Amino acid sequence: MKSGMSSETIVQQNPIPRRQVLIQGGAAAAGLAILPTDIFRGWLSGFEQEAVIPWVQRPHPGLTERMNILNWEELDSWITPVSQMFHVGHYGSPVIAESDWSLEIGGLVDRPRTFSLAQLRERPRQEVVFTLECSGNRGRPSFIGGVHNARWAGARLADVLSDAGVQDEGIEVVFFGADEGEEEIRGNTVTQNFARSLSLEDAMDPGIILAWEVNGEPLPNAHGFPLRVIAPGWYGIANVKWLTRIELRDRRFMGKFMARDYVTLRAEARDGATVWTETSVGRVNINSVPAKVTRNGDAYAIHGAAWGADIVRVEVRVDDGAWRAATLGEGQSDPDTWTFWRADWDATPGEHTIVSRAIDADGNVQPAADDPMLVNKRTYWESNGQLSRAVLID
Ligand SMILES: Nc1nc2c(c(=O)[nH]1)N[C@H]1C(S)=C(S)[C@@H](COP(=O)(O)O)O[C@H]1N2
Ligand SMILES: [Mo]
Repeated sequence: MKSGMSSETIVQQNPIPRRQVLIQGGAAAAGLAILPTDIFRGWLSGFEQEAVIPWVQRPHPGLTERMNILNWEELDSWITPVSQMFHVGHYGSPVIAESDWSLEIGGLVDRPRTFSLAQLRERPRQEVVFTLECSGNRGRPSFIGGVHNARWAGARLADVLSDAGVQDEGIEVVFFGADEGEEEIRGNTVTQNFARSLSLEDAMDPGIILAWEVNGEPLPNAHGFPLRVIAPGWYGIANVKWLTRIELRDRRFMGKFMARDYVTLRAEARDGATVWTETSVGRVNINSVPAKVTRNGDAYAIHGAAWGADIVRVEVRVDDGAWRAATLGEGQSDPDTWTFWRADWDATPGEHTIVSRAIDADGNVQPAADDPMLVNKRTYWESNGQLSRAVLID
């Protein structure tokens, strides 16, 4: 896979010399000059700059380069700026001119048609803030930045489908991207476009949009210009970029990204026997990560994010201590977005392990890393276990 998630083991431990451990703010961590606004922020908090203490384990530089994965320590806004959004392209990243592009709606519909971008933009505009997570996120110890929370705008998919008039036999909505690659299927080498499907029932969810804008800007090329699917509640893979065709079909679609790759293989116990199940990666799971540890004078705090469900509570544990409730911040009460959280910490010198767990409105708890459900899973998709991160305090 071109994004490089599946190939090598990408754990990386960079011991950081003690003197370098305390880095002043995200800007300095990114190697940038401290801007006047940062100084202003420092003034507001009584001359003290909030300092970020880096995690012992650093993001993998290869992943950062190929996929622009998020460095949590540098994130300081609830909406992820486009410059900090990770991206994935299994068949590269096609560059499409708006004038060469159109969206086709066909298959089992009464009124097939094509749309220009201008025609789509005439439709009622719908916005959604959505935390989009790659289902491979967390599947490797150093891949924890495959997630972003952005504001998308576009036209409602359900309306476009209703206008096209889906026929009775149409049960499956297939989304094709402009990107294509060679695949080998039982001895045949064929060129296929990236494609994913939703059942008609799932596709009619009024929250799903055909998006032309992110954070107030036209889609950047890497994020699917000129148009993509944004399907809140679904893992990244369902959010087809560079969308060119929507096709209604009368049976389940079994393309590579539905039924061959992006399959969760798991051993399930049935009456003492083991049954190996394969399921297509679909809806997002409850998740959380400790994002950064900060110091302001002598006061330490642990900050993080939780998503993938209607999050009502997040708990944090340091080393072998008790679980403590964190304070929820921006994003709570919206199940489509991540919730930021924070917990004060009486830190002592030495290396410490920090772990978080999210809990949703139905009382579901993010599974522990050694939960049998995760241990018995063989493919790395949907790895939402509690994440332990180490930090060294001076
Ligand atoms: N056409 C197309 N759409 C795609 C992909 C792709 O390779 N081609 N990758 C998917 C995957 S695996 C993810 S995680 C999301 C990532 O969205 P982003 O690149 O905007 O972050 O796009 C999805 N949509
Ligand atoms: Mo993904």
